[in-house]
Amino acid sequence: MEMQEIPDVDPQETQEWLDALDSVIRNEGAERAQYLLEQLVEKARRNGAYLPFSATTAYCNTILAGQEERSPGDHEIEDRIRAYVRWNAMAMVVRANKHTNVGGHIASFASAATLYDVGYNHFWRAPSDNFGGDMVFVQGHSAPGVYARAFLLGRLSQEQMDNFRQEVDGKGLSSYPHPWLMPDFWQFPTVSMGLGPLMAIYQARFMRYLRDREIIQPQGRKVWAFMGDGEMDEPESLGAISLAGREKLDNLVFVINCNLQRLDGPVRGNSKIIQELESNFRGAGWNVIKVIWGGYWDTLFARDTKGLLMKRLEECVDGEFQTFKSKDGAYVRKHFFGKYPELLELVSTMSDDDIWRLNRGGHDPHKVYAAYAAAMKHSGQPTVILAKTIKGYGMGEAGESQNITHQQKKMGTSSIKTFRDRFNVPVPDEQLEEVPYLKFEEGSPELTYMRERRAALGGYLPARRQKAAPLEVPPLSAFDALLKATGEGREMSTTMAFVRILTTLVRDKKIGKFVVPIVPDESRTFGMEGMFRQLGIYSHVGQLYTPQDAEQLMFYKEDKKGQILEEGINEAGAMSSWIAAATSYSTHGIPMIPFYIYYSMFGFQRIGDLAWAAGDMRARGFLLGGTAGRTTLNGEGLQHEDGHSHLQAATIPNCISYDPTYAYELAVIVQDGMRRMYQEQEDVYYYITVMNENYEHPAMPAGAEASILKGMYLLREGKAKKGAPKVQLLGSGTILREVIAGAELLEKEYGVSADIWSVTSFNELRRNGLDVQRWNMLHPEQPPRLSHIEECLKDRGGPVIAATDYMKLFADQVRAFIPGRKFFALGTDGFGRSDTREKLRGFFEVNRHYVTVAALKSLADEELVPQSTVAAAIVKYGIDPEKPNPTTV
Ligand SMILES: Cc1ncc(C[n+]2csc(CCOP(=O)(O)OP(=O)(O)O)c2C)c(N)n1
Ligand SMILES: [Mg+2]
Repeated sequence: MEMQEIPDVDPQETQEWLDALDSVIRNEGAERAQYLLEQLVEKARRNGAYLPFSATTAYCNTILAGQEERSPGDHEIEDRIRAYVRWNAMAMVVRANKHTNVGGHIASFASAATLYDVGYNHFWRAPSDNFGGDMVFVQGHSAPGVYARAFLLGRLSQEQMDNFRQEVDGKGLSSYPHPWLMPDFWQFPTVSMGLGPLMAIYQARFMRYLRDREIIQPQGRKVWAFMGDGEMDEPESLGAISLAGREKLDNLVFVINCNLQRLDGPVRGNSKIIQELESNFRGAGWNVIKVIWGGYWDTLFARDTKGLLMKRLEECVDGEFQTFKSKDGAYVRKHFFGKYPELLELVSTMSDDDIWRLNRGGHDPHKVYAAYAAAMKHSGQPTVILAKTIKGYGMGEAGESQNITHQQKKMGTSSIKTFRDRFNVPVPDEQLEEVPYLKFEEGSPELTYMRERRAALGGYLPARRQKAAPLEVPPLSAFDALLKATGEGREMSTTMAFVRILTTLVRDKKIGKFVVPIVPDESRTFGMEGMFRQLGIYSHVGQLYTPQDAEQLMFYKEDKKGQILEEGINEAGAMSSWIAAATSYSTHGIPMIPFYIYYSMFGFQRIGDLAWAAGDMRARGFLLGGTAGRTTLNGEGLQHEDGHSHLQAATIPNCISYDPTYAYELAVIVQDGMRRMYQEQEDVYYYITVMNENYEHPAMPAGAEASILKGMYLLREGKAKKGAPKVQLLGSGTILREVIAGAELLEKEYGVSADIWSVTSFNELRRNGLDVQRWNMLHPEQPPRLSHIEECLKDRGGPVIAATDYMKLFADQVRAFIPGRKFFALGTDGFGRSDTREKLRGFFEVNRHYVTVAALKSLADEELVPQSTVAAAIVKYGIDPEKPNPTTV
């Protein structure tokens, strides 16, 4: 039975208890009342009563009318500023869509204007030389409101405003917050729903990490994140709130604009989104502040002595609240208050217009100010502010509270007139059609006020730092041990080589402390558990227990100053931590060097949208796809064997990716990556695959560095006699070793001379190839340029055979740059399956025998060897020509 359904069997007794409680509240205060109630509930529970926990409070404001902190601002001036911001935000969308169909949103910012305005006027502090700055995650499609304010302040020109969503010719404004496109303005890309809330939590957590490690000073900085109520349906939005609660992130404030609508219609037509979110967040340990009713309701509540008004508000569902606000005062009187005669009586002296003026909390700057002030002061918990608003506020017939409102980007002149009248802005009738922008004149009290407020808060926002002081990156010689051969019989994996690189880096006097190793419960998989003791696992509270393995040298050490972020089984969270670290140069002015190592299959495929956002945010750091390759991870099977993460990495324009085979390749790549990102401050990030297959590593060929970085270098020249048929063999990752073995078979058994190329990055070869191809197309009368792969292969004849542990498409990317030559790509298309490496490489047709057969077949097609030689090789290697294609098995 739900609690509210319990009938009152003895009203007199009920009244006595309520009176007793009243007197406690009056004489001893609300806190004492709460204490007594909790004692009573506890006692009842101990005696066997079933009293389920209720995490919701009444459907009213958390902060009582008498307890609100008052805003020190000039309310009349702020009203006018807000009206102008609202108008300009609407105008830029309507104007842009008069002659184009570029789209845009009016209704979302219309509902959120007050929530932003109060923040900009009173709370959000800009970064400066001696203050790190608050971080504000703006809801993506409320961007017009942010531009409108920046325009009033003279930060954006009218030309830019008129180029909203028209970026190609320059001087345009991005549809949504995109640091890539507006790098000195936007900090956080938010428009992919759910990523903002998730990333904001990890930004707050990373800020705390930097503070605990004494890399930044405690300054009371906050992360503010704005989001829609519909957006809360995303698992990403709510998925990390328990982390924020558990870690008591009191530097974090969520503001959820509960306008009760999403794109198609109501968010929770049949219930109440605010109540649902209240219980979710409270259950997760957050401080919840509901801002439901505006000041005009206060007198009504004061007169609602029997609680009937509250009862009526409780029984209404969001679908009804929405419908009320799409009608008028008379409708609300009849259908809301009209349900109970006492309520009709309550509003009998109010006109329909008065009833219509009964405002929602999120539109009342006083209530919003009080909530923000309380959030600023709250300690020990993150705060969520649940603000009730109206979608399309002020749009009238054109969309206010209407299901269609989300996509309204045009407004007729009569709606624009209503909008003007509602917000009382000075636009003459004859100009309504053109929807002119409004500006405050130089010297006007409004402009002066806006500037003064921002000056008091440290400067303009949004603002993004683009560079920080560069780091002194160690030279390649720091990794000297990895540039030498491992020696006879001494085997290691590239994962081990990576751990050695990381160990060298964390010990580096200059940059060691900026390194941030990140793992999602996989350290032991990668042989990194030695770092637990050495670096410590970050925990804000240190270690409150004796670890089970305390006696051992490498015990599980949690530490307030711990350097490792051990995120648990949580790739989205780990990636968000990585993003926070990788953007620290911008958000904190201090470059951090994150290395996030994970199962490559649970990388781009799992958190692809975050990886895209990281590109947009100009993240700088390293992603390490561990246990990579479809056949290299033996035994794990279909779900774990990654044969495509490199293709996914290639989709992100500023992600540089490599699939190295040898320790020295890895060292060269990591060192140069650090140089580019932390010394030169290029806005790129790295994806590198590492494997757990052990083998011997040769010494680096002299002078190979530059070509390793370009994506391909000659590893070994073909040995066969002069005049022998030639092939060029390309390999990457561990499959390079099969290619080497194939070359030996070709030479020994078939007299074919095979040059062997180590391809560290097919992705980089393709990018370079496309770039050169494009240049040649556009410069037809100049001597054509050669791409790196063309340069490598131009003097070396014969068909080209490439083999990787990824889908054929990975190597096939370079086909266009080997014109006029036979090209054959081997790869691992299809679902993985459990077996040994050897079996899998046979199954996927990427082992030395297939390399040999593919080379012979290519030669045969060019009539350099007979087809019968190919057939004989197939028989010799025991290959069943009728074997089903692994792609479809
Ligand atoms: C991941 C993702 N899915 C879908 C969309 C498309 N979309 C943009 S806004 C929106 C509705 C948002 O509703 P709400 O969060 O309530 O914001 P409001 O506009 O009401 O403030 C949708 C579905 C998106 N931006 N991101
Ligand atoms: Mg909404």
